[in-house]
Amino acid sequence: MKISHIEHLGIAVKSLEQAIPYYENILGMKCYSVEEVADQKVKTAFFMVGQTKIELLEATGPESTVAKFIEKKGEGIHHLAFAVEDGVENALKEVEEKGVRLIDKAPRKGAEGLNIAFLHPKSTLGVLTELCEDPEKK
Ligand code: CMX
Repeated sequence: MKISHIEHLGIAVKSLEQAIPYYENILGMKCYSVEEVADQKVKTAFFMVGQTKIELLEATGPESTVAKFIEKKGEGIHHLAFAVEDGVENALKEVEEKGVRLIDKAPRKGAEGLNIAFLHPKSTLGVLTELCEDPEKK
């Protein structure tokens, strides 16, 4: 697999409304998009830093994985997302053959229309890892 860059860093927050002003007013970034990803039960807010994004994640219900995460560990870094050049499907096949436990057996649609898949943190040294590709750039 060929990783081109860190696509985004996912950060779990209790409230986008409270978190966005920190990124805008203290760190001087601009929130360019707020989007709900219904099947993941999250609302997201995006900031651009070079070619990498910061994705703030707010749970939209108590059964959201982000709500569970915050309950257990508190707010903070939730996942690391890599952009792969040769397709998420190929990358999944490759890492599964190498013994990595997959959360998603096949790519699905994530925020911003990306094809995404998650690898289980229990087989990625504790870091919930996402692989992404932009179907527009294929
Ligand atoms: N990073 C690292 N470890 C994590 C984690 C995270 N984000 N979330 C859970 N874990 C760990 C837990 O601490 C726990 O470890 P211990 O057993 O040692 O305590 C273990 O994983 C199981 O955790 P759990 O609370 O029982 O949670 P679940 O098994 O229900 O789910 C996970 C964990 C990773 C499979 C689930 O969160 C998942 O499927 N994540 C992928 C989807 C996702 O995160 N969506 C939200 C973002 C969507 C987006 O960016 O658009």
